[in-house]
Amino acid sequence: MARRARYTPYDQPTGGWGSVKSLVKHATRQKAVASAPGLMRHHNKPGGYMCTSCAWAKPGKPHLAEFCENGAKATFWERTAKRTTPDFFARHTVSDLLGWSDYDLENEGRLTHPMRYDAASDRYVEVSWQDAFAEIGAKLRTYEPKDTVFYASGRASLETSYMYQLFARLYGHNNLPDSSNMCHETTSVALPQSIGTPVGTVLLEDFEKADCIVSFGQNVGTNAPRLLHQLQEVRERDAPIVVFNPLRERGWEEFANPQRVTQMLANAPTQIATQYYQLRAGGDIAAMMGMAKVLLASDDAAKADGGRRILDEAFIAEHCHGFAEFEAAVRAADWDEILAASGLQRAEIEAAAATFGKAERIIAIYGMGLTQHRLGVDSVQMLVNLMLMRGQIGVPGAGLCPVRGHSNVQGQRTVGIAEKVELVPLDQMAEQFGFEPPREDGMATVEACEAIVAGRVRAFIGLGGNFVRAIPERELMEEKWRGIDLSVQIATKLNRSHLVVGAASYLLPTLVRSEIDTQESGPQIVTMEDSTTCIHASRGTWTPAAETLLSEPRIVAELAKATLPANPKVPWDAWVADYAMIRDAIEASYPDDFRDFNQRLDTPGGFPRPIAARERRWETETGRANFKVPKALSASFDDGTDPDVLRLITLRSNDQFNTTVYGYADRLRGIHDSRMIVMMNRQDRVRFGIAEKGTARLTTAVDDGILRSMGGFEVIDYDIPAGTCAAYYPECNALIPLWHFAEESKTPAAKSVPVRVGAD
Ligand SMILES: Nc1nc2c(c(=O)[nH]1)N[C@H]1C(S)=C(S)[C@@H](COP(=O)(O)OP(=O)(O)OC[C@H]3O[C@@H](n4cnc5c(=O)[nH]c(N)nc54)[C@H](O)[C@@H]3O)O[C@H]1N2
Ligand SMILES: Nc1nc2c(c(=O)[nH]1)N[C@H]1C(S)=C(S)[C@@H](COP(=O)(O)OP(=O)(O)OC[C@H]3O[C@@H](n4cnc5c(=O)[nH]c(N)nc54)[C@H](O)[C@@H]3O)O[C@H]1N2
Ligand SMILES: [Mo]
Repeated sequence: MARRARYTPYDQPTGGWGSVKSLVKHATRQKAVASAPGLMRHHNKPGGYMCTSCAWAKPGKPHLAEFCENGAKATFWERTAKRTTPDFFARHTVSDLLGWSDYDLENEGRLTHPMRYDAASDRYVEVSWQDAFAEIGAKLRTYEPKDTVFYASGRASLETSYMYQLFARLYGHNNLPDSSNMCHETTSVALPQSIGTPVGTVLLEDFEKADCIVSFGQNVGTNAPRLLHQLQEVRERDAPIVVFNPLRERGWEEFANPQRVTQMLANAPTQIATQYYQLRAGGDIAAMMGMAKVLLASDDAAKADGGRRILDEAFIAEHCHGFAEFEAAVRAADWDEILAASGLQRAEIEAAAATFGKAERIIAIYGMGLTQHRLGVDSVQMLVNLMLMRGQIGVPGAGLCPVRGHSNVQGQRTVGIAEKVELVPLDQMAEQFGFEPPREDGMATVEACEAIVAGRVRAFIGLGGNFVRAIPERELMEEKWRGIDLSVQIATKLNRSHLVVGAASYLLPTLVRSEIDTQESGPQIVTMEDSTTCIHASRGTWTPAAETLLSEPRIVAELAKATLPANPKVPWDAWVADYAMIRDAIEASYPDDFRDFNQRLDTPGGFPRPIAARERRWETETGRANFKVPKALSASFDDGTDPDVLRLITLRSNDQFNTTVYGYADRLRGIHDSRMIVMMNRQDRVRFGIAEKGTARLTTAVDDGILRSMGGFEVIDYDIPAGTCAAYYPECNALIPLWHFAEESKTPAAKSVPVRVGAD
């Protein structure tokens, strides 16, 4: 029986005693209490392992406990004493398991044995590693390589990822979609056009010098809680923090640092946001246009009366391109349209711009609230425009800070998991490994889905992740998935993607990063790249969950060996015996990024990759930083004028990591016990004739011949602008059309799904 949701607005700070209580609950529930002391000693510490949760930077001088509530939850989830063994699979048919929730599936614990789907009994049955590799290799050898897809979810190490992309290319394709395609791909498209680098420009130390932070569409308290340490320090210098978000997220409001005894005992949290603007979903371009108008007007006034200039004229003249066109567009933008598209008052935009105009060193933080829109690329580029106006890129204490998702999602791109060939040093790899790599672009996530729908994909390999659950258009995708000939999932826990089987399906269980990975040369180190481009070593410290597990590098190597003809230049076995040799190969492919890789991997705080924009070198077509005029004021699907169509934001609760659901407590939003809820403005609820605490049906408001409709959402009267509503991902993914993505980056536009709402 589904439980009813309980809603009690949460007024406690982020962190604080609430997070301590939550930790104890999760450690106990996963029978992982014994892991707690190790968490203090090894988590994000030199000589220890790097957290598998978010990608936020790990400081060179770690705090006593360098973890957060959600990092600890992720660790307990991996350290669980529970196991999903062959016995479990003998007791349950796959059809039966398809009825289970995401939480119940993963809550069975760590996978222990390689399994193969048996259609006759509709069960997964144990298979030996040897047979699994041989059978998969034999099948892969029969396909046209370009009809296969090698997906990666952003956790696997640089070593595994490098081997995985090489395997794909030696085999003969560039079909390497990555979770990043659903996430910050918008950043990877927007920033190169604007500033010539696909990643953010700030380092952790910049937070020590910043005198203003602006944040658009990121939920710090839940998705990158360790960043609250930096924000707290910024606030202690009395620097302002300006937040744009349709929801009042607790993390941006107050934080009590569990590491500070006095703050905890006195219950005296730090106020984080000094200004908070609840704009409508997709309203960011308009809000920033308004800010740009105010900045120009203030600068005009300063020029006239000899006051302090707002624009960094010297920087714009020396470093930028396209300012005149941008300035004209800003001057021409109409205030009424700006206010309608943003949903904000003019005085609010003026106040935000006043703070932005006063500061000398600004860091701009952003997340999925900017990237997952139809005009996501324009949204990110508009933020860059604002920063360029004030010369805020390439100076200490300032810059762009896209907060990445998975703990190594950025790094996977760095070492070649990319479907776009221009991003990969193919000539170098060709020479290094004596082969001719495929030269045409492969499929990213949406294209892979389109090919699956069209019946063109023969085999899918998933290096982690829960592809079927994370992508849009769930119903059609699950149906079409069954037409795939071979599905191979390298995983730690059971999830829905393992149950929507192809003709042949294999489940290959793997070690996690916090576990000791012993190979021929001894315990191994792996590496990853954080959100600020710093590369860190990670050493597992815990005993593996089962003796039968293999490491990810070993699994990738065995699959490759079983598929490809032997090549003396690709020493798979030697690489697995000693991962330092994989790092040598990475360094040979990417000499600038990974100079002296093996010597530098223990650099405190990681070693940063060189990023040209940090030095004010712009690797763009114009050789300058480009102002880009946005295509429209609203980043959403329409002009927002049909009052009966709401913009649905699909987002994360405080008790999940993507499709991994740790529990049913979205504590920071005060929503408990159920995830089938929709947060709505009371006026909208009343207007649509839904009773208080009533139930709603959401139907996607597009006209493409497919009915996408889900009932059973409990309505919560929530502090959210009218016209915008919010519900949880991945439950709502059945409502998102596959073609509803960001122009150019094809990131699914999960933050602005057009829906009609009615009583259910
Ligand atoms: N604990 C935990 N940590 C995680 C994850 C997790 O699931 N759990 N996921 C990881 C991954 S892969 C990623 S990509 C990141 C995701 O981290 P976020 O980027 O924070 O992603 P979301 O949770 O989807 O929330 C986006 C925020 O944007 C706001 N928003 C929605 N629409 C708009 C809009 O139009 N404008 C503005 N200004 N704001 C908007 C929402 O209210 C929400 O606060 O976190 C990573 N870290
Ligand atoms: N509607 C909507 N859809 C979204 C989003 C949204 O905001 N709204 N966000 C999008 C974003 S930002 C992302 S990144 C994607 C996420 O998409 P994915 O990355 O595909 O999904 P995850 O939920 O992170 O994958 C969880 C699974 O990974 C496996 N796993 C965990 N740890 C490991 C490991 O160490 N090794 C291996 N091999 N496997 C492991 C486990 O089996 C677990 O079940 O979803 C996207 N989808
Ligand atoms: Mo992500």
